[in-house]
Amino acid sequence: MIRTHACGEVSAKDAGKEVTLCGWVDTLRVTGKISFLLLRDRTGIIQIFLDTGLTEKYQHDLKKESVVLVAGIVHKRPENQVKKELKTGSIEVAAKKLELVSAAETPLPIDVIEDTTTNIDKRLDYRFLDVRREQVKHIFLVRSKIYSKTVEFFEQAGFVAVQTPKLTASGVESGAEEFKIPYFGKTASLAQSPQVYKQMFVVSGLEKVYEIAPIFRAEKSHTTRHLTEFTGIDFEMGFIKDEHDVMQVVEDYFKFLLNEIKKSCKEELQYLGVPVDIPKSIPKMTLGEARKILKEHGKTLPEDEDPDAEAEKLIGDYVKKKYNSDFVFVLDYPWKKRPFYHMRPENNKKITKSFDLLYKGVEIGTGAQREHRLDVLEAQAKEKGIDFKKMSFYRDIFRFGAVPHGGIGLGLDRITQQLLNLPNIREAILLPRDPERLTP
Ligand code: AMO
Repeated sequence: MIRTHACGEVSAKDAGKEVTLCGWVDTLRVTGKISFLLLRDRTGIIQIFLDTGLTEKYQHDLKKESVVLVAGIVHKRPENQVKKELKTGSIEVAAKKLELVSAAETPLPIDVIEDTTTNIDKRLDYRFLDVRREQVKHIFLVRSKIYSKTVEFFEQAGFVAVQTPKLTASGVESGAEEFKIPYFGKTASLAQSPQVYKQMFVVSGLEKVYEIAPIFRAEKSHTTRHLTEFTGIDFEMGFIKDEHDVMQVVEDYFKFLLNEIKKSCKEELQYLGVPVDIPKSIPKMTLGEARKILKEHGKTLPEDEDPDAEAEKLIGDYVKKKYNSDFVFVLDYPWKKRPFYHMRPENNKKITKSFDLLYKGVEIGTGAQREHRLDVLEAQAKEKGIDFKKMSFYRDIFRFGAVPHGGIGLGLDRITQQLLNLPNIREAILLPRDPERLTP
């Protein structure tokens, strides 16, 4: 490696040692004949002292965001001169040698400072520079942990990781949302959900499966919560009594996840100013109950209508106040609004054994018990005007022994957005895709 230490790793314990550091020029402050260089890498910022000789030689080369290699001696600062705003504030490195590794052009196309005024579109055009900002970096360090802790949870809970095709013939969700692409004289669709496959591999005997993978939706929505490509966290499990067994796993998952994030992302959460509340249990309400609550708050949700963004926000605020919970399961969505594969209760064919999960007033997951009885499933497909015969490989799943099962699809991007209170889902994904954006 070209460096002995990362910038944020150097501490008072290293006083007197020679270290070699390499990172980006955050700022250079020249005062008379000497200067102070703030050098930055992923681990933090460190102050480097440049004497007259080095200042004279390099002050014009050390443009912001250039990469430099510095060798120098660590000095402990006197107690009354500790720089509290820096993690490495108790020390300073007196440079002996400096090398410009890669010069940054000026001017920079976007602000690489915390209080940026660059708009989000421009920031996304130069996302690799934007990620150099502490705030943005911290978001993606947390997202990375959400990913790895999710894997940890499902592995511990005995789920099997699967990777299913993203080039598909067609899904079982609404066809309108599919991206069609040419495929050797045929038309393929980019997977809009691993729905078919996760059910297939529960029935295959793997019993409990999960997948964290891209999902594509040709939705022309311009909102702060929709993307055309996002990362789905899907799981599916067999031998369930009903949809409440699925909700129990979802509750266990979020308790585990938030506990782990709280423990392992202390620095990031502190920097971002985000408190994390861990649910003791997740309250449940039916959509009918939610409708009543909404009405009491001045919002009428027509029968057979799903809650819109405003309604979800109102429900979120209500459960926070009433149960002190950031999460809520909303149950019993109308049959009219749900896909044909959702199971319906025996005593009420107008609703489904389905649920949505709201987190801080935004839907982050949809789940259900699936209909596994072929005759009932065929009848449900017919009711929805679907030619089930054309979906022969989906139909086959239920012909040779299908266990009762259910699952949920969650969005990693929305989980990150809601956990970190980000105003726009585009802040929670490195390179968002929406109807206007295909680059970088
Ligand atoms: P659904 O279509 O509700 O359900 O999607 C599940 C979850 O995926 C996320 N999500 C999105 N995130 C960003 N941009 C989008 N355009 C977008 N669309 C959806 C949300 C949502 O809750 N097959 C079912 C799941 C199941 O029943 O298991 C499905 O795909 O967080």
